[in-house]
Amino acid sequence: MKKNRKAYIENISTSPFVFLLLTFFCENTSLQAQSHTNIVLIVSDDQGYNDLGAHGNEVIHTPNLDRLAEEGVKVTNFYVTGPACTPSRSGFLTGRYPQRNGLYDMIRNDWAPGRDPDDPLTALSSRRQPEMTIGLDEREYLISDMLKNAGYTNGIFGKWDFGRLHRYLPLQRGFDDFLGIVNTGTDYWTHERYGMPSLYRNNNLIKEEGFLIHLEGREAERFIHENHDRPFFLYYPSFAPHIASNLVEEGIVPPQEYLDLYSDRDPTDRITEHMAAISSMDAQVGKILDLLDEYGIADNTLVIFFSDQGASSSTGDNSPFRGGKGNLWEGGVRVPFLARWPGVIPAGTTSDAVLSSLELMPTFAAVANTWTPDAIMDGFNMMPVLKGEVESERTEMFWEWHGQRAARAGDFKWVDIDGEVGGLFDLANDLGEQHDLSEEKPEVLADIKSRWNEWRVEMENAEPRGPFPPWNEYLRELHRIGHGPVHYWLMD
Ligand SMILES: [Ca+2]
Repeated sequence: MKKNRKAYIENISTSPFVFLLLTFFCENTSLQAQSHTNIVLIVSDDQGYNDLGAHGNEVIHTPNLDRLAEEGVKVTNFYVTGPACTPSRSGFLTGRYPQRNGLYDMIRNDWAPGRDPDDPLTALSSRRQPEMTIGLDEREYLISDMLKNAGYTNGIFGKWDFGRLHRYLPLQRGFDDFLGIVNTGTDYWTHERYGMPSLYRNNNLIKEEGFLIHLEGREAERFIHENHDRPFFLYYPSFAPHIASNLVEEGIVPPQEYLDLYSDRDPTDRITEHMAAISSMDAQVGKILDLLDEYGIADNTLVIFFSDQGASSSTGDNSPFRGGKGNLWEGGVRVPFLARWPGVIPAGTTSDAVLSSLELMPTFAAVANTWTPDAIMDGFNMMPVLKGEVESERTEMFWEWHGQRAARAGDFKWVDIDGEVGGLFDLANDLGEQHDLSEEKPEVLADIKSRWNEWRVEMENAEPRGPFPPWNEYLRELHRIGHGPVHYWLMD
């Protein structure tokens, strides 16, 4: 997977000649309409594998995601790089395993002023909390940096999650336009994380009334209105259906129009709220697809959708898999994935190819006719696989999360949950990871564990990245203190 290492053109606009050329092309929109492909990347937050109609769920209302499936390809073996928000997002936005890009744990406060009366934060100690001070290493390149250099206009509307200091915010990371929350989670209505304001427009903290999913969607629509005649990258990382981080626990409290879709259910039930939140996001997806049609640009726009990891087992539907958010069973890391590009990706198809979110950056580089960064890429261009033309190059995938370890090689998956439960499973015959084959197939088990160890050594030897301790020190500390959020001891 490391062969994709072409030179990266930095600061292309600093060349006066190139700048003049870019100016010419930017003004010649009719030429551009024939020569570029827009990219719309929709990422939901904690939506389970079976939390959409296209996967057979007969209760949930997701007509627009289902439309994407009908008009594109559905991938049934698609993985993310972690069972939690931040490491999953760092994996796909950099094209590199979280253990390589440095953001392998959460940027998160679990305290906030007033949340714990016995242990209140002062204003000063609040400002020193991890989510107020740390972010993605500035030496990492993102999809947005790459597409910016390729001449795209980039917008992000939804959840950022890579740090809230000025230097970590989206406008410093290749984006031109941002509205959303900077943290890993907030209240849907106050846009505060346990009482702390978190809604930003561009580089500024703002206050605005409204249901967060409506605000995100409105901004995504505005972005398309403003940029439909030039190459654009619309990143729509919706916060739905993540649980709400209320200071006073209230739940999501979705607008009535979405609760009405589930009128036979208790509207205060967390599962109802989860489904209604997904439907609210789905409605925004419908508005985006309608606008692409309205402007006549659907045919030259690649639309990709997936969930950042599995759903919490208490609210979402990860069937037919075991586990969910926070663990390395299939339910935690195997997610729904849809891709639509009319005339390029065959409509209404299903692919069982093994693919991952690490493939996004090289894929977008190919679509935008540009180069991936001069950094080790852990994925490859999957467009020929999505078209159904070739087999996937991906033969293996590795994970580590808070002391849990897992690997997939071919149809086999090895899982070790905290050294307490796990085993070797044949996913071709056992999607639910129920039948441990460790004793029946010791040679397969030894091989897959050996591959995981080789991967771990590679990650340990990767060029160091912040903000957490180097990977090998992290593992040693985990061994010493047991699993748990690493920044607790980091910040001591
Ligand atoms: Ca998530």
